[in-house]
Amino acid sequence: MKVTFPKDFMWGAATSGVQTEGNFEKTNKSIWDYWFETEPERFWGGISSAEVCETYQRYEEDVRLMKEIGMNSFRTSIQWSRLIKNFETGEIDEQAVRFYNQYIDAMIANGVEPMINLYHFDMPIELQEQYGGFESKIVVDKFVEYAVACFQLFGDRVKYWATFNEPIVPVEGGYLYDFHYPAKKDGKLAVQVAYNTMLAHAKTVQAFRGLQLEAEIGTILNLTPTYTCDEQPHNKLAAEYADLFFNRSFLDPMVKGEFPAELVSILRALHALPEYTEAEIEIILNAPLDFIGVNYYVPRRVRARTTAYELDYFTPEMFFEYYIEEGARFNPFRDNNEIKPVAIYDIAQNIQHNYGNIKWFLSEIGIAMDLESEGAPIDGVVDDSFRIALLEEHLVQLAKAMEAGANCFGVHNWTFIDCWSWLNSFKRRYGFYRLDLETKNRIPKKSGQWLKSIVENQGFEYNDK
Ligand code: IFM
Repeated sequence: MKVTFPKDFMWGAATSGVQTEGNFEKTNKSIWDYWFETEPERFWGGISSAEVCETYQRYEEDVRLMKEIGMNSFRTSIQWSRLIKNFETGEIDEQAVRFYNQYIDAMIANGVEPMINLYHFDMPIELQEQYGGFESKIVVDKFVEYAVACFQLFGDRVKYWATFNEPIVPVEGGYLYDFHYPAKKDGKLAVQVAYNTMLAHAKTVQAFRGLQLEAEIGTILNLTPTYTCDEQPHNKLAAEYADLFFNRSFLDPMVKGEFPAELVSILRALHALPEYTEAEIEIILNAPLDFIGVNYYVPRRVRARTTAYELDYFTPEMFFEYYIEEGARFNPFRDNNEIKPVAIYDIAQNIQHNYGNIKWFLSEIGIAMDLESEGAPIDGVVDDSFRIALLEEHLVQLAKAMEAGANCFGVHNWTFIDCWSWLNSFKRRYGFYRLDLETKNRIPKKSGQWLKSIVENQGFEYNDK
């Protein structure tokens, strides 16, 4: 059967500044630079984010490679810690402006639509140490100033802006589960950081509207659907709790303009409501978006707790526990993560029926493999057919959802060239091109050729065994 997509569909890949640029000519540090300096043992292979794809130097080659595999769009992020030279005065770093200008211009000249994200987990360390990062509303306002600078500098050419990538992840990693700096464990503080992040997002959207650019603004959310083990009410309730905390917490205020009442009651009962003002709430709930990006990797499986909650601080897991579904499929190359392509259909249905069918794109879909499983290149090309097969399975579900009315306008693979990951560094590979860590050479993979053929044919022939 032929799986087809619209003619003007966006096809491409996503990455972020920290994960690709390298630290060349950067005067300030992000929390990632700092964390590596202070706790290098946390990072796979002892490889820091300073040693990445060298995109800062090789952006021209990279854009040519995008074009070669048919990409018509690409998301990356501006690094706050690169663009702003002085966080007190707001002084801009001219070298950073030159770099981002050239990078963006190269994309446009090659028919690649730049989508620029403003925050991808990369708090400047100075703002983290001085104010506590998004623990503080001072930093909220500093973020908005930085965002406005980006709009003014690049908004004449960038037509798609995103405020945050996966805004819940720094909350989880930095304040609950110990995988982002500052690695605190404090549920109430986590809620404050989430709230302040939403405020920064909404104030940024408001400022963007004020500039009246000919461009659109959205945000990128990791909407992991929640499934449970049976129809029993207590298990279904557990799944609803997980959904509340991990999906609806950001999605509802940002897209529906409302805070989920159940979440507010839970936080109130836990004495974990954030410090807020009515004026801030007004801003948060009145910042409509032009689109959202949805990142999807794995489903979430939860059921009612069968054991007592033992942590001495609040986390969402007070209300459910994870379980492994018998008979499910798993990716042997990524910690046995579950594979569930139909989740894409479920996400699309949720957006269509519960979120006003807002315009959205699949902003990250990524199939992790490791170097061994991808194997050595054959005739100069890496054979990642495993990735292609899974991407196709997911796209079949997306096409089905679009036939049913989903308002989806594109798909971006995570990622373009194998890039550095938070803590996992280069443990897993996701790219359309392999990065040779020694030479920094980019080696084509079959998945890149596959993308090119999809773009040319507006889809692919799918053999539904
Ligand atoms: O590397 C990350 C990215 O920064 C955000 N989404 C998930 C990716 C793969 O783990």
